[in-house]
Amino acid sequence: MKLLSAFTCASLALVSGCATMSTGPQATAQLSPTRGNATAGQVRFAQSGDKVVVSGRITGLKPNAEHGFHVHEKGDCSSGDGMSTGGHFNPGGKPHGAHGRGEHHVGDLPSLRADAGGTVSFSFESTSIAVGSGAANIVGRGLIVHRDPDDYKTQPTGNAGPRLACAVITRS
Ligand SMILES: [Cu+2]
Ligand SMILES: [Zn+2]
Repeated sequence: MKLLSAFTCASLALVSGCATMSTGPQATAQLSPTRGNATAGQVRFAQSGDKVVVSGRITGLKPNAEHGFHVHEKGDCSSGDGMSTGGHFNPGGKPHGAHGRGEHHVGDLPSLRADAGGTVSFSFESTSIAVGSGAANIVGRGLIVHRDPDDYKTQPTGNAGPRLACAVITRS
């Protein structure tokens, strides 16, 4: 099994940039625009020890603006407006807050800042989420990009506004 996954990664390296140092489970999310919006992109989650490297590129955002970014409870984008993903992924029953400081939902990720062209390319590390196992496992959950910034305070949403893009996080 180990040999097989190493081979798959090597063969994909040319097209997807798979050749990173990561050795743990990985997941991907293909963000599609919700109804009436144009935001789309791809996000990758790679477990490496107790950390998950989250990286991606998202286009069609409001230029020079911050956008709330969360893992939501349900991997279900069927409603067309992102609402079918439910609330923020919160297995620990915590209040909404900021990633990496104090109490927060497992699904509370750092807001994304779009460039002048409405695109963001990003990479950050998280010890809140996990890929493939444990209570914080995000595989099968939803991923949402919002129109507005997350204020990291308003309960339980961060007041981040409508949902511009939606994805189901799948094991890769
Ligand atoms: Cu959200
Ligand atoms: Zn939250």
